[in-house]
Amino acid sequence: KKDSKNTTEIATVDSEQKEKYPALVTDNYTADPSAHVFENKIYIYPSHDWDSGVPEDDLGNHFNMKDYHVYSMDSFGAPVKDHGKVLDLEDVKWAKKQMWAPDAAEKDGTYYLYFPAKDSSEVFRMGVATGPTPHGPFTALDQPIADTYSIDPAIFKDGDDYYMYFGGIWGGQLQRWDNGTYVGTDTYPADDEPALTAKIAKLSDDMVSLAEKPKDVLILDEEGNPLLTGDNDRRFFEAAWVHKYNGKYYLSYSTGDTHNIAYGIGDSPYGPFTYQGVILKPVLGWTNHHSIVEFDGQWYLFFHDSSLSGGKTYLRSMKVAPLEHNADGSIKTIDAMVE
Ligand code: FUB
Repeated sequence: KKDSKNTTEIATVDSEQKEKYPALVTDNYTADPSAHVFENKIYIYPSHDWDSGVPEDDLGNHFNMKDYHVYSMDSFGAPVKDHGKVLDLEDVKWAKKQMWAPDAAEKDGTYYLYFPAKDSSEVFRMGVATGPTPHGPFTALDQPIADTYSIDPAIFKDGDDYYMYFGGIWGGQLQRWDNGTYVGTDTYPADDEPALTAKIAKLSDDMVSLAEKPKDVLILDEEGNPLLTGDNDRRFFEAAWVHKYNGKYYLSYSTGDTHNIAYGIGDSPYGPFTYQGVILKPVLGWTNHHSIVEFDGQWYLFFHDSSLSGGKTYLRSMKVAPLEHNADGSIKTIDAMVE
């Protein structure tokens, strides 16, 4: 049932196809774009893919990233500015390898770059670096954020409160944790048991620690039951993101081995979220990872695919598409592939 995190399954799609959405950056590979509006511009915090020569495996070791660049756009369609390298693995004392999908937040004029990386024991943790502008320079704290683990931090600001969502299975190691304790072995619930899901924790006022122990983010089906492990088309895999629209909270995430960006709606940042459908269909490449942001009254979906590299899953390029909420609050499905 599960496919492999190699390039073959999805990347066999004709990579010569015309593109509906062009790559935003063509002189670097960029992935997992987290977009925010800071100082009246769109700032994008992506992973920086490169070809390190590490062979592909199901744990994603080929995603061997070692630094971050920050990008900005004055408006949708405007040229994308590369602010250059803002953080390097070598400058993060606790981190050994694999700087995966980052995110950023601003509070009281200080900018915070949150990022996952493997520590010296090859366990994923979340780090944080601070800087005076949206594009750094960023200085990493000497230790990862206590009680964080796994991958894909996403920071959601709700009024004066900031929340971190995180988690990803398989290479993201979520299945190796039990109630905040690292068990070290891969343990998955049975197919008819509630699926592993994203975590949420409120950030402390200092923005560099958690104010509470991470909790499960429940995603429910139409009958109010948690999505099950065997429900691969709908259950959480990685890449959590939250946006608020018309007073409702929208949790969106990748379904991983079924390659959709799916979403649920809830009444609180903590959920529960009721599953609604698909925002973005599978793209060229194994991973699907996105962010959603409003700028000048229009909503946008930032995402990536592997078209620029001809289908190499670990060499991706960020893209953007307008996103539309229907009158009933649902989201129109986007298909970035060309038939
Ligand atoms: O970029 C490395 C990993 O691939 C991310 O952390 C996942 O969300 C997936 O996009």
